[in-house]
Parts: sequence; C-alpha cells; structure tokens
Amino acid sequence: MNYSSEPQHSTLLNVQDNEPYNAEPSAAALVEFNVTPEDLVYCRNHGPVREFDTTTYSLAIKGAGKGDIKLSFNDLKNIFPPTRIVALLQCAGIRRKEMGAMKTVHGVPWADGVIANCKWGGIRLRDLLQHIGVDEQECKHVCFDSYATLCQDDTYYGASIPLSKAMDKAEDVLLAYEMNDEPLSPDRGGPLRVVVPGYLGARWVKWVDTIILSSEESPNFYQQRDYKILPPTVESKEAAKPLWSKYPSMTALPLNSVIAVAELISDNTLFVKGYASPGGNGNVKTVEISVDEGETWHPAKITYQEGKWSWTIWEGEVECKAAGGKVYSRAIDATGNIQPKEGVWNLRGVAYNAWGVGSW
Ligand SMILES: Nc1nc2c(c(=O)[nH]1)N[C@H]1C(S)=C(S)[C@@H](COP(=O)(O)O)O[C@H]1N2
Ligand SMILES: [Mo]
Repeated sequence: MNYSSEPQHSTLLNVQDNEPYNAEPSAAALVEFNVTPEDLVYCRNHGPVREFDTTTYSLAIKGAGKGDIKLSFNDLKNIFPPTRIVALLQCAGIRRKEMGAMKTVHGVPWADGVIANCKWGGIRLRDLLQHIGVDEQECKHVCFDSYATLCQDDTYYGASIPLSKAMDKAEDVLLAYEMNDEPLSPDRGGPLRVVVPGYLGARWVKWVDTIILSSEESPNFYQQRDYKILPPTVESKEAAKPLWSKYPSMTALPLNSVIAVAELISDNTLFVKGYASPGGNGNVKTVEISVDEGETWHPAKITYQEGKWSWTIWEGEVECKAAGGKVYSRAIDATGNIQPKEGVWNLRGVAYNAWGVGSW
C-alpha cells in the first residue's frame, strides 16, 4: 500500500504505527476539554489517509430497488437540512493494553486515548433514506463502504448497521461533513463519514462513497471477522477462524470510566479526574471513586455531559494516605448498571471496561 501522500497529522499524539497511521493522545490531555479539539482526536486507520476534492466527490446508493443512485457531495448538502450533534467516538480496542496485561491479545496496544467527544455536522441518514424510499421489509441493514481508500484485510473498508437504527427518530445517525464547525478533515474521513452515535468507531466509516441497502449485514472483513467478542476459551487466530460467523458483530461498547489525573493536593487529599462513557442503556448517571479497593465509594462531581451521546467528564477529591496507593473509578448508568471490577479477556482485546485505575 502507498503511504507517500499522507496529510500532515497532529503532532500531539503518541504514535503506535505510521503505516497505517495509528495514534492517540493521553487521557490527561483529553480531559482538559469537554469537546475534543481536532488535534487531540485519535487516528485509527487500516490503510492510507487520503485527501479528496469535494467538487468531484459523490455517494452511490445501491439496493433500494431503483437502480443505482448517485448524489454529489454538493447535492447531499443542498437537498437535506443540516444537523449538528455532540457524540462520542471511541475505538473498540480502547484499554487493550490493560487487557493484554492479563494475557496476550491481538491488535494495536491502545491505552485509554482512543476516544473523542466531538460536535458532528451533516445530514441525517434517515432523511436520505426516506427521500429515496426504502422497502423496510426487504432491507434490514445499511452497509457503508469506502472504496476510496485501501485497507489491510479487504479490498475496501466496510461496515453496517441495522436499518432500524438508521430510521429511528430517536437515534441520530449522520452522514457528516463537519466536525467542531469545520469541514471534515482528511484524518477524520472527509469529505464524508458516517457518524453512528452509541456504536463503536469501526462502524463510523470514513471517506464513505457507497451505501448498500441489504437483507444482510456487510460482508466486509471488519464486520464479519473482526470487532467481535469471542469467548475467553478462544486463544489463537486458528481457533477463532471457524467461530467468527457464530458471534454477533459489536454494536455499543460497554459502560466505562477511566482515571486520567490522580494527584495529591495536600498531605492527605487526592484530586482525581477522568472521563466516563455510556454502555447501550442510557448515559452515565454517577461516577464513584475508591481508595480502598472498592470497600467504600465516594461520588465524583460530574462537570460535563451534553445530551444522550456525549461522554461524561468528572472529578473529585478524596482523603487518602500520603504514602501513595491506588485509586479506582466506576461508572453507573441511568438504568443502574455498574461498571465491573474486572474486564473479560478476549482474543482481539475489545470492550475492556474494568474499573478505572490510577495511582499517586
Ligand atoms: N474507511 C475507513 N473508515 C474507518 C476506519 C478505516 O480504517 N477506514 N477505521 C474505523 C475505526 S476502527 C475507528 S475506531 C474509527 C476511527 O476514527 P478516527 O480516525 O477519526 O478517530 O474510524 C473507523 N472508520
Ligand atoms: Mo476502532
């Protein structure tokens, strides 16, 4: 693959790999901002990043029973009303490094920086689908493909979501052309990317150029043979091979919280700050911290949350021993689910959500 025309990437990220470009900020840098600025947004790529000309960019829509439809980038912007939402983007491999400390996992050893809370602007996928007319009996899935860029494991990057998610008024699936009020950059998948609030980043297809309405999920590698939680008994790629098709593709990531800052502000007072992210059952309601291995929990103060798709920024002060120790965090959501003490190991190192941990 050709990596010679990469755009200038942010210099504020810790680089895991250059080809493809995979990089993340520190959690401490992230929690300085409620809405993540562009140069602190992680980059997760399976191939080269490319820049496209908006005047020639177009989107093909297939499988609606009306032949192929093609809309230019400008048509999309002109026909459908603009919408803006704040939504959390995060990679399924978040905290993989911590899971890898339990037992070897396969994948980029991400820390806790592959997460970004941004304002996305674009058109509603629902508006587009209603405009062209979709047979909801026949079509069950909306597949998003990017042939525009190449990737490592397939001939195009692809993903899909259930049609019901795309059509639901209460969901906010977008075809985005802006982030934080700026045109979508090449690193973010500009000119056009999918935004699927509440779902893992892998479905937020960048440089999307084809939408296929289908009775089946996307057949793409990244939908079918990756981004699935295999049981802990599957310990090798060989053992995984016959099992991929038996497990569901991931949708929402689990309830999570992370400690980004833990520092003594007096001899026996610890200041703790971090972020929390929702699971599939409503946003985070409470975050608690403990300095005694979870014997007693103290509520943290939530300093930021915006709508149902955003992350939560929280902070708190707890009494602690001057000598040092470990501090833990756990998130609780609107329906009472509690972030678990331990994460469950799986071969691909996805969906790790043990208590957040810090030390002083
Ligand atoms: N075309 C394309 N879209 C893609 C990917 C990719 O490699 N190619 N990576 C996916 C994954 S796994 C994640 S986590 C997010 C990362 O988005 P970001 O680079 O804007 O942070 O994009 C998703 N969309
Ligand atoms: Mo990802």
